[in-house]
Amino acid sequence: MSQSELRENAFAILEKAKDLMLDLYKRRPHIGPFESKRVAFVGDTHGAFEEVTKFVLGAVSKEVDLIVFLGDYVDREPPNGLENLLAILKVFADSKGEKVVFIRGNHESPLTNYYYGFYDEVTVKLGGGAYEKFKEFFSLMPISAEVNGWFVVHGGLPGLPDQEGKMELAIRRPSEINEKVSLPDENPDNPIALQLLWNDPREMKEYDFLPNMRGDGIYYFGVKPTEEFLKGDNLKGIIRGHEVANGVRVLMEGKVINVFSSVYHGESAGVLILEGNEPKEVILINPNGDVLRLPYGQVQGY
Ligand SMILES: [Mn+2]
Repeated sequence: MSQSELRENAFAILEKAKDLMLDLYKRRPHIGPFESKRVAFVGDTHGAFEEVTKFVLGAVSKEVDLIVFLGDYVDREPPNGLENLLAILKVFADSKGEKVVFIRGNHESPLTNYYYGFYDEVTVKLGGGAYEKFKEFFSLMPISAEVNGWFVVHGGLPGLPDQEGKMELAIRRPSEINEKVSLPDENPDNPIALQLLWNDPREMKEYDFLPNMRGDGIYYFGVKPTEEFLKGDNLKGIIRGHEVANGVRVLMEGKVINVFSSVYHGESAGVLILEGNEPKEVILINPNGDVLRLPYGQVQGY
C-alpha cells in the first residue's frame, strides 16, 4: 500500500471506532458493567501485534465471548503500535463493541508518545500531522470499566490530599469516576484520571498512598484503600496492567491481578481468562512463541 492508502485506511478505522465509542459510551470515562460468560483480559501489548495481539484476536477470540484490553497498545519496541492499535479497534468496530472492550493506558497520551516512539512511528508510516488524529482519539478513550464484577483499569486507585494534606482514597466506587472526570482529557490533566492510568498497587498496610518513583502526582496505593474501594460496590477485585510481570502476577491475596502481555521485556506475555467472575486460567506466550496454559491457582504464588 502507498502511504496515502495506508493513511486513508488508518483514518477510516480510527473514525469508525471513534463514532462507535462515542455512541456507546457517551464520553463516560468509566464504562460498563459488562457481563459475559468467558472473558479474556490482555495487559500492555506495546506493539506486540505479531507476537500477541494477532493470536488473541484469532485463536483466543474463538474460545471467549469478550476480550478486554487494559491499555498501552503503542510505544516501545517492536515499533508496531500502529498495527496493534488498529487491529484492536477494527474488531471493536466490526463487532459493534460486542467482542472487544478497550480502556486507555498511560501510553495513549502525548506525555509518552513523543519519547517512546509512537509519534515517530505514526509520522513515518502515515505522514506529517497524522498523530493529531490519534491524540484526539486517546483523549476520548474510557479509563476504566466494570467487567463480571471486577474493576478494570490500567494503573490503579487514585488518592487526593484531605484538609490536613493526608492522602486518602479519591473515589469510593467506580461510578464516582463519571462524576469527577470528564472527557476529552488529553494528557490527562485531571489528577484522578492521571492516577487511574499511572498508579501502582503495593502490598503495604502501614500506608494508604506513597509517592511513586514514576513521577510527580503518581502514587502507590496500599491494601486499605483497595479493600475500602472494593467494598463500596461489593466488587471481586481489580484487574490491571502497567507493571512488567512474567505474564500475570497476583497481589493482595487475589484482590489485585496484574496482567502484562508484551514481549519487549523478554518474559512471557500473559492472558487471563475469567469464567463468570472467577479467574480460571492463564495463557502464557513465551518469548520463543510457545503457548502454555495454566490453571489460575498455579499462578497465584508468582
Ligand atoms: Mn503502563
